[in-house]
Amino acid sequence: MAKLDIIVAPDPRLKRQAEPVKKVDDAVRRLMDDMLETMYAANGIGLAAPQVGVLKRIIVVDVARDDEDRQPLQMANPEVVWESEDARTYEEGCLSLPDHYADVVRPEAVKVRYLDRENEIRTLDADDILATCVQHEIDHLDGVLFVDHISSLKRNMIIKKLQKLKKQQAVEAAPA
Ligand code: GNR
Ligand code: NI
Repeated sequence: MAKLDIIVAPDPRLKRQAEPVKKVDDAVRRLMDDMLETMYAANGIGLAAPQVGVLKRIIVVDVARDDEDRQPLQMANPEVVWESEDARTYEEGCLSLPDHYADVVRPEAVKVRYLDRENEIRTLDADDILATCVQHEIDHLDGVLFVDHISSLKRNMIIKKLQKLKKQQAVEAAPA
């Protein structure tokens, strides 16, 4: 297994539409495993392939608390096939928008259809934080970040701060 680098916004690779997986084969399984390792190392509860520079419709999720056993989910081509009318607000964060958080409103529960690591079609009924996380990850596959669900004022503030941080880091990394 290998830990991958996580892309931080603003970056055009986070704004693109990811391609469906044709078949979950060994290469896809390896990527799914590397993504889980990367997610755990970053203390995240989800990760989408575009965040590690792979424009394929693959996500991993584990919303188990630290004191619980791991509950890893690995999904290819995840699709919301039902969503509740009731919505809920959750304070979201994103490994591609480090240290920024905002309230996002989404359907409280969803049913998701996907391919598992055996290339079998499965469905997942998700509510609470799992529903929030899976919707957040599927958004990444369509080039959507949680800041795209909040006011443009807050969004621009967060993106500007991250842009500034990137410029500063580029200066620091440049030879004197
Ligand atoms: O680690 C993460 N925490 C989180 C918290 C609330 C709502 C969504 C998330 S997903 C995020 C990891 C991530 O960026 N996944 O794309
Ligand atoms: Ni994210």
